[in-house]
Amino acid sequence: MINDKKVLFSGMQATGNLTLGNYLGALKNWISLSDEFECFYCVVDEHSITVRQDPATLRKRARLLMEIYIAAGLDPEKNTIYYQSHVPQHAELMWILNCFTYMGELNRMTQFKDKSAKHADNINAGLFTYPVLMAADILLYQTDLVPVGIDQKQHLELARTIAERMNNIYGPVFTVPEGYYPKIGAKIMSLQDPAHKMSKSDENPNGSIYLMDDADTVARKCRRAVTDSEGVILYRDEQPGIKNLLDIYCACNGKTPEMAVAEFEGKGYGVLKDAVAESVNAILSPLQARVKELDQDKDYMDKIILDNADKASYYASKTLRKVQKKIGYPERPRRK
Ligand code: ATP
Ligand code: LTN
Repeated sequence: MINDKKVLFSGMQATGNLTLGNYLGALKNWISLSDEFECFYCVVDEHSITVRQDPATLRKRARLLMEIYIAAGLDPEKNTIYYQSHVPQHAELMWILNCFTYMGELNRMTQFKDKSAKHADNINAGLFTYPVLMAADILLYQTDLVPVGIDQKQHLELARTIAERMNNIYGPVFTVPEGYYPKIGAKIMSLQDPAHKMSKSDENPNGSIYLMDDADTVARKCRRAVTDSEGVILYRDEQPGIKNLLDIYCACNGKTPEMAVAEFEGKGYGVLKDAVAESVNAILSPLQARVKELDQDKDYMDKIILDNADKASYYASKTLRKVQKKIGYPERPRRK
């Protein structure tokens, strides 16, 4: 608990360009949690280098992600929003947790299997120990709740296992975190292939709406969205393309699928696609304008970045010191 509130932690990688799926499925929900919980939202730039990155691009994307967090409505005064690489305790705790994680456990991680198949020329040790760094992220803040997509469930389970293992050996060291998974339906699918989720690493840029796409691009992508030849607008699994467009429409303007179906009754697919584009743009335009403002206000951003990293470090070092003491590292004497 911090300030009598439960602690919530989540993060996103600064790899690729954020999509509407990331916003509607994750970021938008984070905003509604700010009042109830003490929230830490991290730009996990240390995780990003498990895949080779161009340094200038990584720096730019990490900064943009920080601006998007804030522009989307995460108040940096209420939430702790920071770069993972600015808080060295993450990497320090990871070393300790590495020594309490078994090779067999990491070998079972499906993301490692997927990513090493995808990057066969760079199967580095960091890719293998990625989940241990994620466990360190979470455990450092004595986190109660972790909102993540279902794809991260296995990693979260490992964080719980490591926490329980250390608690069993040393007595209470860590809070054992719970996952907080979005409800089904919060999953936005690719516009080009509604059987797969919209993803920032999709090779086909027409499948994803990126948060920084301009209004014309959004309209074009919506118009090109794959549908079907049924010719009726109904919310059902047999029409996955239309269902996805209705999901996007509803997620953007807070309507229910029933309301949307009634609204488009007797209308053509073109009308729906234009309405979807309009609703998406109504969200993206102010978001992009705010990002632009933040990007130009270097003093403000620098202050936020520094203050929040200090705040994160304060809590992180409390936990790290506790762990170091428990496992038997020698105490560092205070200078007189
Ligand atoms: P990548 O393609 O690099 O794996 P991604 O777009 O799938 O990335 P992540 O970085 O894995 O996104 O996820 C960030 C957050 O966004 C997670 O909480 C995840 O559940 C959510 N998210 C990602 N894609 C979607 C989607 N299409 N619909 C809803 N939520 C999503
Ligand atoms: N692995 C996550 C990102 C991530 C994260 C975390 C999420 C890194 N550390 C800690 C929640 C808590 C992903 O790829 N979505």
